[in-house]
Parts: sequence; C-alpha cells; structure tokens
Amino acid sequence: MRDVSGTTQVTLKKGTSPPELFRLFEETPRESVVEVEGTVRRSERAHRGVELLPDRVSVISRAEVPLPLGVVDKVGAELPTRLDHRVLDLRKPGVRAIFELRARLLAGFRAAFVQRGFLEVETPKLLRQGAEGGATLFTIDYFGAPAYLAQSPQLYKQMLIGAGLERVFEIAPAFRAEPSDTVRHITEFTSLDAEVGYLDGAEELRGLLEDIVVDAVGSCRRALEEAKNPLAASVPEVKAPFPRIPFATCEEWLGRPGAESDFGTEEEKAIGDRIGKELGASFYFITDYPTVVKAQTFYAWRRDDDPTKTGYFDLGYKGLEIASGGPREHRPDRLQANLLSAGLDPSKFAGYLEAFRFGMPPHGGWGLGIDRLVQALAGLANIRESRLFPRDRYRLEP
Ligand code: AMO
Repeated sequence: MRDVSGTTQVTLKKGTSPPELFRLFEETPRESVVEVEGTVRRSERAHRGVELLPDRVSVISRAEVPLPLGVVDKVGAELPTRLDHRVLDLRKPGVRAIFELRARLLAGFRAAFVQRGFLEVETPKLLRQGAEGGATLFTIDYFGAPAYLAQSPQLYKQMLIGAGLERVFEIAPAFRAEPSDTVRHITEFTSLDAEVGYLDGAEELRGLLEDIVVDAVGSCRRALEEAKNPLAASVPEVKAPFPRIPFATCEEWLGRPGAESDFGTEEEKAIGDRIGKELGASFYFITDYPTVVKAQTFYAWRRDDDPTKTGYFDLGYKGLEIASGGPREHRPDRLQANLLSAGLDPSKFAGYLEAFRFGMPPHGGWGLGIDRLVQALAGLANIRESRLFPRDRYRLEP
C-alpha cells in the first residue's frame, strides 16, 4: 500500500486472514485506491519495520487494466511515454522526489529574497509588447486584436523600480515560442526575476545573486537531507564567491577570440568543463558581454567609457546557462536610442518609457530559469522532467 508517506506492507496469512480478503486482494488491480483497517504490528522483515494485518478492506477506486505505464516496474519507460501518462509517472517516489526538491528550492529562494528586503510582486502575463525579441513571442487573439504572452517580466520589473519599490522579485511563468527541440528549452518555464534600484554596478548584482543562490541551494539541501530525500546527495554544497570569467577570456579558451557571437550549447559545455577542472567550481559568472551580442537587449546598459561592452553577465552551472542579467539603461534618451538601434518602435513602448521620464534610479536585475536549476541540481537529462506538465513545441497535453 502506497501513499505520500511511503509504502506500507499489508500482510495476509493463510489460515488466519479471512478468505474473502484473499479473494479481494487477488482481484483488485494494481494502483487501485483502497482503504485498509487492521492491526499494526512490528515486523523485522517489512521495510518500514511494521506491517498491517487487515481486518477490513474496501476498494474506493478501482484502477483499469492494463496500466498504460507501470508504476513499480523495474524497467523504465521512455520520457515521452512517461509524460503522456504523467499522473501515473508522478506516483513513482523517485519522480515525486524531484518536485520536493523543486518546492524546497523555491521556498529557499523566497526566504533569501525576503531576508534581503525584496518585495514579491506579480506582473501581467498578457502583453501588448514583448521584451526579448520577436522570434520567441506567442501571439494570442485578444478580443480581435493581437497580444502576446509574457516572455519575461522585464519591462514591468523595471517600471516597479520607477514606482519606488526599490527591490522586487517575481516567481512566475514565462513563455517562449522556442522552436528548438532541445533538452534545455521549453515553451513555458518558471522565471525567477529580481530587480534592484539604486544599483552600484554589475558587481553588486553578482554579489546578491550568488549569496541568494548559496542560501537557497543550501536550505534546499538541508531540507532534503532532513526529509531523507534521495536527491539530497546530488545537490552540491556551494560557496561564494563564484568565479567571474570575462566573455573575452571564454572566447580565447574556445579559440575564437573576437568572434563576438553568443556561445552555443557545446561551447557553453566546454566553458563549464574547464571552470570545473581548473577552478573546481560548479557555479560561475561569465561577465562583460559585448554590446553586439546583446544588441536586441535594448534595456541593457552600455558602458559609458566603452559602449562596445555591457555590464551583462550569465550565471552558469556546469556548462548550463541558469541566469542572465546586468545593469539597465535608466536614462530615457539612451534607452530610446537603444530601442531604435534594436530595430524597435519606441512608440510601442510608451507605457514603459514613461516610467523613465519622471525620476528613475540606476537599477539592474536578473532572470533565472528555475526549471534549468532543478534540472541541474537533480541531475536530470532533460528539462522536461523538472516540470509537472511540461510544454514544448510538440506537447500541449496532458
Ligand atoms: P533570458 O532570456 O536569458 O533573460 O532568460 C533568463 C533565463 O531564463 C531561462 N530560460 C529558459 N528556460 C527554459 N526554456 C527556455 N526556453 C528558456 N529561455 C530562457 C534560462 C535563462 O538564463 N529579461 C532577461 C533577464 C534579465 O535581464 O533580467 C531574460 O529573460 O535559465
């Protein structure tokens, strides 16, 4: 018998247990929901140290036969089959363990943010304007006019800095019409966003981000150990500071100095491997992204002394990009110029731009993909395993 607390052995004994109970157990299919009343007895052999000798059994909900997916089978099914029958898949204790990790991690992040004076906010997901480049926008029919699903709370978290909230964070869905079918991209993910006002440069952001990650991962690990979750061992002990490697250095490592295009999956892996081997670090920052790589990121601040560089950085974990962020452009004239050079029409960003015209402090922030972090910490081959009901190019069900 299995419930959320684990598996309990129910024992029938020839000669002692009523024969109708034998019959009932034999004809009740696996995975049915049953209620068993009886006597709990110590037992050396039962894995919980106790067994239940039943007096009365009732079948509350009978499972159909055959099961489309085995729950206790030793042989694992392929991921698409598991996701097609996710409700049965989630019954496996090993799968449930992933979502315990996820919940503990989210709780750890919330606590770390609140402790540092961040206000939790919720921004609209139905938008008239995107923020992260048109190619990955989902268009929807909004009462006969086009609208978009939010790719990121980017514009709103910045506007809230203009509103004087000073330190905000949001944990919410983000949507990307990502046509690439990879193990690290999904079309609906949970973005953990932060924005900080009166910012004193990129390093202040990196310091905050690494401290928050260390706290969140640490509290997740401790909670999993306490709960005897089998994934506790795969969550690493992390310490700040994380190494900071300039973008240009990564390009040299890869033997492509000055190429100034963003890193591909294999290149990201090579960078993560090298940092792991040479510096013994799992988390690291890639800093000082060049402006050409962030040309579409109109809200990114370009350095005053060298406009070919931004203050942007990525946070990586063993070759997987987990977060990106940096200081923003807070001067309305420059922001407008950035929009134009990204080929965007400033008049479509009127509500956003207004927030910069009546007093906007220097600010910055980051977006962190929770699903990728869960994937990394739980050692999952595919990001889809980190979500209860993942969405990708080919999957909208269940
Ligand atoms: P970016 O587009 O780099 O930045 O996204 C931030 C983080 O979100 C995660 N992510 C994804 N996870 C799964 N599937 C996807 N399709 C996907 N796309 C992104 C990644 C990534 O590092 N507005 C900026 C953040 C900022 O500057 O504050 C943004 O959204 O982990």
